[in-house]
Amino acid sequence: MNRLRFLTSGESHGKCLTAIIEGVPAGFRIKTSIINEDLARRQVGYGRGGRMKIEHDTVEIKSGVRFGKSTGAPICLEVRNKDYENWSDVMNVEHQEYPTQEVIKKIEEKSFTTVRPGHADYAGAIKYNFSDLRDVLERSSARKTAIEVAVGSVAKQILREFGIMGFSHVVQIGNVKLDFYPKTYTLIKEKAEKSDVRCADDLTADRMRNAIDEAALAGDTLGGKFEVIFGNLPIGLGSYVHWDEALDGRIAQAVMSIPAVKAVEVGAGVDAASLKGSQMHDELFIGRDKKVFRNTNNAGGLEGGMTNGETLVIKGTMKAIPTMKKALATIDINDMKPASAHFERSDTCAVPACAVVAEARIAIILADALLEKLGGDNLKEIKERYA
Ligand code: EPS
Repeated sequence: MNRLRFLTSGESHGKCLTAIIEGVPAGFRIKTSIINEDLARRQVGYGRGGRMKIEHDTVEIKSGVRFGKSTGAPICLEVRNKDYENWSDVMNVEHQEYPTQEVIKKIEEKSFTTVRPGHADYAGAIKYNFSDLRDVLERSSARKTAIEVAVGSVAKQILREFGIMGFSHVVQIGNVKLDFYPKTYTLIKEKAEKSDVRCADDLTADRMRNAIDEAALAGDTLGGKFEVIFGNLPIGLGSYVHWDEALDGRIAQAVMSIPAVKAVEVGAGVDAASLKGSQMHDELFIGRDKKVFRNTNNAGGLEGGMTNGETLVIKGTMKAIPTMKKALATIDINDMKPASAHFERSDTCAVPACAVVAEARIAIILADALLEKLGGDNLKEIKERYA
């Protein structure tokens, strides 16, 4: 289990975000430019806040890759925070013995004690014994998903060697739902990739933008739903033998732990509750070419915790962002008295970005499951085993 492992570090307004990926076999082509394309995709999105105008996320591969190919050694990635220039006094890693009045003022301005309902502030402050909620916000911020997308992009480059490709699109923002799906996955991908709400239908996208504008005007925020699709997966990734090897469980954990995600669905998902067995299960047929085919994919590409050769279809639900101009009732952890929740620059809606993050997280799980199944230390032997 877990051939491909990674660890990230970094604060939202600290110097940089870093990841170390372990378990990438030698010989895989890893391109900085492809990682940068994925980082840019995460930054796009109608309803994003001012931070995305400051950052132009790019990665530096610091180790584990030579002349464009993985060496089998751990791969270290770094994404620098441009905004750190404005936060260097507040996020200084060194103890300040005699801070100037100017520095004290800056730190005080960025300190806060009024808990944001729905964010990690309250439980985080109690768990780590913090009196300044800045210490919770900095790591709990969704900013860290930037480096996760970089890791996911490496995973996607591993999967691409075996023709496994994926994409994501947004199917709901607030109450606006995508009812009309373009006919093919290729079309959905093309349309979603060009849309600033990652929506495959222009009229629905207009309505989504209007909903975001309305929420922004009211000082409110919006959640939504996205779908991640991966195709060309070999049969038998994951396992039914042990609960923690089931691929549906591993994917659900990976998507569920993205900040603000409240539900994950596989295939028919929650609709499965009302489908009879005869409606739910995807019948198997043999074609003239002797290949197995099915006419439906309610299982979403997973049966018994394993890939079944059909397209993987995962949905995720993101709640509305808890950092809001329209302040909610809360408490001040300083004096434990009623207060209005803290607000600072944030997004009105980050569902399109969340879709790209989920795509990355699922790519990591799939690359891990693929390497686990095939084994091997270098691309050549892995390709032989795959064949
Ligand atoms: C984010 C960066 C953050 C937020 C957002 C995600 O930047 P800043 O706090 O400087 O504006 O915009 O984080 C959240 C919404 C959150 O609740 O944590 C990013 O890079 O995606």
